Amino acid sequence: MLKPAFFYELLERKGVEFMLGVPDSLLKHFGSFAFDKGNDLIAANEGGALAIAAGYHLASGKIPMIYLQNSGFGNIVNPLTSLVDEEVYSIPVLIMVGWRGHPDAQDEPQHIKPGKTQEEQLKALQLPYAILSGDEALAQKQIDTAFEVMNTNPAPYVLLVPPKTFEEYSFEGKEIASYSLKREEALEQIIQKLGEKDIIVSTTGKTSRELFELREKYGHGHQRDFLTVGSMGHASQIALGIAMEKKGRPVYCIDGDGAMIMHMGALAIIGDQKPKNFRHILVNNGAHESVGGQPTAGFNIDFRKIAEGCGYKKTMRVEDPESLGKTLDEFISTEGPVLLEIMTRTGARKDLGRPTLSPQENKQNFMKFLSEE
Ligand SMILES: Cc1ncc(C[n+]2csc(CCOP(=O)(O)OP(=O)(O)O)c2C)c(N)n1
Repeated sequence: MLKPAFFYELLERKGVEFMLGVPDSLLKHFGSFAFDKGNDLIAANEGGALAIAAGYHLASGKIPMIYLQNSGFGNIVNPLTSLVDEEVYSIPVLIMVGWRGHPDAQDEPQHIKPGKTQEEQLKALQLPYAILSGDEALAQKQIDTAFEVMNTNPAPYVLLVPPKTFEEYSFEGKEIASYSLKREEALEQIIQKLGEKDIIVSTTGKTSRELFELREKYGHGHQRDFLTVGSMGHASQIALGIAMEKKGRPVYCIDGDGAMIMHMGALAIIGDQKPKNFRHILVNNGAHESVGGQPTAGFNIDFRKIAEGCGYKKTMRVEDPESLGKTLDEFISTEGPVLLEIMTRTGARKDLGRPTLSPQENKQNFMKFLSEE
């Protein structure tokens, strides 16, 4: 396995001074090391990361590096093919892609297709790439080749990173504000307040995993919840589609700050459509907690003002467990679209499991629940 420090120095020696991305569980040890070294720009989404890198190259003439999980590969296809491509602006960027769903590894359903087709996708896009070796000498050669290719033909070069390529590194991080509530405690209060006919769409990562386990704990069944296990950032639009069709049923989206920032344009469409039955809960922990805890812009921006500016009728914010109960009562009886921002600290149970129902079972149960008026 590669030490994050070794790989970082390898890139530094090649003149890479600018690294950014969207965090990934497989790359978290390298990403965290780079972050602690001062590369602390986390992009809204992967396409944004590539575009920032392109801007940096235009301004500096140097080669930047971006990192992402292959779930986010779709988000970079547009700027890959229409901005940095050799037939367009021909901009060299080293792109490190965490290879979830690797054919030799067991992984969650949402990672299977991206993993299985990853190399084919790179070939279809005619991108030069290498599968990063965990051996130092081989990795060094691969980096030499990548830079030779990019220096001769200025265009992107991809490094696919299989599981267990990097050794562990413990993230120091930046100090972020500490609230008393944890996400799971907030979710527990929420599901106890909501009615039996209420519909939930929950976001990607630990939110959906915790929701699943809380339903087990309370013996609620899982039919009320659509778990957005992949498609990060799209939970609120799934919920919007449901709310517009099921106007008589309350629809709740439980979002994360990283996910909301990833596709913030979603708020504009919700605010413009103004579904009365749509209630948006944002669990803001200021971090991409599910994949290592790298900070988001979540604690530095005013989500309430953004939602209000987009046309949400009302917004609320809570910071402590005591006021969450009362605010939830008010939230539930407020006409939508309405946003409740719950400030939380990071942290999840070590023994947190994963949904034991498949996405298709989740869909069937959920559709049956939606069809019952
Ligand atoms: C398009 C895409 N990019 C990256 C990921 C990897 N990923 C999964 S969960 C997550 C963090 C989500 O952060 P947030 O919404 O703030 O929720 P938290 O984990 O903090 O509860 C990331 C980056 C992904 N699944 N999809």
